Amino acid sequence: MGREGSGRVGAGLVVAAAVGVASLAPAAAPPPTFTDVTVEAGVYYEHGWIDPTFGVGSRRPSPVNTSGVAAGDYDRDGDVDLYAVRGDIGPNLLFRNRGDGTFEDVTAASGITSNRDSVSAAFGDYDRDGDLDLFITHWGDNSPPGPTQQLWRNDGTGAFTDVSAAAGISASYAMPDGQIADLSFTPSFADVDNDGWPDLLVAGDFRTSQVFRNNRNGTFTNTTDPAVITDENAMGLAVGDYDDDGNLDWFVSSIWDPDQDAMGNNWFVSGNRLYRGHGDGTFSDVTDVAGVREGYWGWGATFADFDNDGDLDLYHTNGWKRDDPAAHEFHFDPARAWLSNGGGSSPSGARRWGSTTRCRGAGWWRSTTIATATSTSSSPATRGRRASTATTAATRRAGSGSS
Ligand SMILES: [Ca+2]
Ligand SMILES: [Ca+2]
Ligand SMILES: [Ca+2]
Ligand SMILES: [Ca+2]
Repeated sequence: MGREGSGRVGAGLVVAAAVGVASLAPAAAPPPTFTDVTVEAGVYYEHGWIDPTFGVGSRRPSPVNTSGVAAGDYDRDGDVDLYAVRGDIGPNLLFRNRGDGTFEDVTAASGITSNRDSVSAAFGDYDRDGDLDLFITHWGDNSPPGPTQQLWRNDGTGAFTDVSAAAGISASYAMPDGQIADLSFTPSFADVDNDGWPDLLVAGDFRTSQVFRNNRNGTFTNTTDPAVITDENAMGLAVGDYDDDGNLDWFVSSIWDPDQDAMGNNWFVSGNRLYRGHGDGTFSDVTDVAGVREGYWGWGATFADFDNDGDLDLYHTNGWKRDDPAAHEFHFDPARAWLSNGGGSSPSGARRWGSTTRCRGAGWWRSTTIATATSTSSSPATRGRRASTATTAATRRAGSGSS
């Protein structure tokens, strides 16, 4: 709406100049502003990590790592509700939107008793019964053994049941010897095989990213192809049709070290991945063709049409703890943005778009190419519509990662 408004103002200026009455031109509307209403809205809570790996080793909100949140109308009353994950500092919270600008904590009534360390979440109607179900990702302590408490089915009354084991999710995160196997970071419901049923993409740390195909009967099959899904420390993800072929594609942020040396640490250094979807649930790794590998220590990511030319661009945040000497090269990582060229030739080199803040947030905007090898015969307007559709699909996950 803001862009349309600017267009109308511009036309008005032209007319006013033509008749020599510039004062008749409507004043440009001021940009919108925001007011922090967290406390008044009833959604003030702690999130963070007691575990010193992520946090500060004490029971207080970590300044280092926060987490994602899922937004969706789980009770179908027309208002967007919130599911907040809290790391390991306390149980997750479901907030029902009262419709008057405030929320109520309905965690107990929801039956969601997840007691595992949580990183992110996504709403999606995987069983297509008309209500939003919930997927939660975990990183850290996986105890107790048993169902992984990731997939929660909405029964239509606002109560949820853990169906992780019955749906075939838990088996992919089970370790018989009790070792940590669930290092899932960011989930997204996305129909990657174009059958109308939401499948699941889960970015996971330490080579645990997963693809789950929806079997249309309440269960999923893990169809992860290890020859293609090769990201190593996946944390954020974005889903969108970047090449405008009608099939959803999957970007995963991971760690890229400029000197390709992990220095004996337990992370990997090969960087981001872009998986091009074939529309049948399978993918190809097009990371290097697209030129999106080198993202430093990547976190939350998103596709969006930043330059309003009808194709999807890409952005992700970056950084790691400034007090971790073993990761000194990541303390001031630039956030990354890639502009898509829509399938044509590459724009000329990098350029800077303003912001210079580094380390987990806005930073250096780097222009390069998201190349496409597929047909892009549609008009920019058509690409825009498809981009919009893809972005909508991507935003269903609503928990775009941690940063
Ligand atoms: Ca609602
Ligand atoms: Ca449902
Ligand atoms: Ca599907
Ligand atoms: Ca595509």
